[in-house]
Amino acid sequence: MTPRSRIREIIQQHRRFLILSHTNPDGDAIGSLFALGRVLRSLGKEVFFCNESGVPERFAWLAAADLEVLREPPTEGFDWAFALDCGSASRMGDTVERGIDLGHTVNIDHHQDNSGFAVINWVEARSSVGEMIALLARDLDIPLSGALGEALYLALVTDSGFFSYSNTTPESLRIAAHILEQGLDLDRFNANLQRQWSLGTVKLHGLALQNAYLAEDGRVGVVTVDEDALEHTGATREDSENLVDYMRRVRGVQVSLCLKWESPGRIKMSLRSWGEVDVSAIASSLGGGGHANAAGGVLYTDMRDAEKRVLQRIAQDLPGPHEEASLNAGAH
Ligand SMILES: [Mn+2]
Repeated sequence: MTPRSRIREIIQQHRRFLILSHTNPDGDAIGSLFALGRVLRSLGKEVFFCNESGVPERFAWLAAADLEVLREPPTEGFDWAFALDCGSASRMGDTVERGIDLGHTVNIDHHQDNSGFAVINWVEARSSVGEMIALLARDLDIPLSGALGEALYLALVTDSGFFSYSNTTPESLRIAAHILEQGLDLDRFNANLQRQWSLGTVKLHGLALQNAYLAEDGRVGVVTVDEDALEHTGATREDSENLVDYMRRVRGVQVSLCLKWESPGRIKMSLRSWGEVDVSAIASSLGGGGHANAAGGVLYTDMRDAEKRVLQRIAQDLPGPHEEASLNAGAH
């Protein structure tokens, strides 16, 4: 029996479920959380939602009044927990990790370095966990319409860079097409998703980009956000979410790095790459993780030391002149 069919069986045989996703949730973590909740509710199941960081303000539009998201797991009252988009149990956060029984937990994830921490582990190389929840909905004959379609679409577009990253497959696009056929209002959806910046966001981007630089002969693009920049612009840490993507667009850049001050001695690292450089390997050697072309983690040090350490580590994995030539040839 495959993990996927075992999951369908667990859903059919039990009544009360807890759904979890990773701390500092992105669109996939929030979208797949709500999507699985909608699937289970449409089967008449009782559902608790939990995320240790809560729902970020920019996704508040997706959380209807009937979806309360707890910061810690309920002490009793559920048969099985689902951990979504978590490469390891620690990604759920300390309180959640302590509060659930991994012997009654299903792990649904698409990170290549997933540790298989639960008793049932459905881990596949898919664009997003949302894509996997869509397959599960299909197994259970549930149409991808209304709030379910919206939550799935959020998961799909955020983790695939609006279907531009190499994790996008014909199947991802077929699922997206199916959601549109079921009536998703794309204009309203995008207004909700994209009209989320404050003036502080724009000013923070301006300040950070002013100090952007290239390293390793232009092959690495770096942008940093320090405590001062956050203070000067009144922006929040969430406001710097997409900064890493700017440097990825500079000609010749193969790896884009964003380092962001979070609190004293705590720097958040985001890495993106084109082509062959596997940034998840770089991130995991520094205590983080992720996907081949998008990864991240936290460094417990100051900004200057973080820059030095990450840049040194990236330099080890940059392709040599020969490999670079073939990468460029492939781009035509
Ligand atoms: Mn994901």
